[in-house]
Amino acid sequence: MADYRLYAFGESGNSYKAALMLALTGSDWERVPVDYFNGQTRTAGFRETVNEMGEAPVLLHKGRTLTQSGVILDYLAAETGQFGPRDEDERREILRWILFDNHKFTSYYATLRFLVGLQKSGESPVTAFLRGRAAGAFAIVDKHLAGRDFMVGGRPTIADISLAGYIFFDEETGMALADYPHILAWRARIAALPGWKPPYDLVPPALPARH
Ligand SMILES: N[C@@H](CCC(=O)N[C@@H](CS)C(=O)NCC(=O)O)C(=O)O
Repeated sequence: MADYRLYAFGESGNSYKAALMLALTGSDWERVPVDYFNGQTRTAGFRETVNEMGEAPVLLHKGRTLTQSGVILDYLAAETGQFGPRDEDERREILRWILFDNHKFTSYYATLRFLVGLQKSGESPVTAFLRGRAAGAFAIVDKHLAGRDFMVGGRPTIADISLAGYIFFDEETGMALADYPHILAWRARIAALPGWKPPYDLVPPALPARH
């Protein structure tokens, strides 16, 4: 059995954050499939035995069960000695961006992508609201990256890995990364890191359309 076991499904950018960290750190890991689209995360069994929050990703390691991608990234940074903070100031700065990512950058964009890109919901006041909020969060990250190669400390950290979780998927959202040139350049820098792989190469898609 591999050192790390990751409950994940391919369409999940939050799962990709953890899978990408495992790949970039050269960790020995295997995936535990999650049948999200048939409701596995909403079953009592999943919530009782895997994650009471009803979400992927979930990381199993040395008898520990870790959930929340930000916590998983923090744990892996400590375990592997890679992509973590150099000091307390950096630790707080990384935490600040991971919280912003979870609350705004990933949250609005991932929900927009789910509705428009995966469920093919069409346009509605909800998708318009989400796109506006996602665009606001993208503009903030784009501005922060102007004149910087990475989010914190001039080198790749788990703040970058968290924020980058959804920007490598290509499903339609009605937002264009070309409108955010610094994010686009940063994405290329992340893709150039040794061990980087695109989402569906690390975790296969669950939806048949992607097979
Ligand atoms: N803040 C959480 C979000 C996790 C999350 O929303 N996971 C989604 C997949 S990307 C999920 O499993 N959702 C299940 C559900 O809402 O039923 C994290 O970063 O891990």
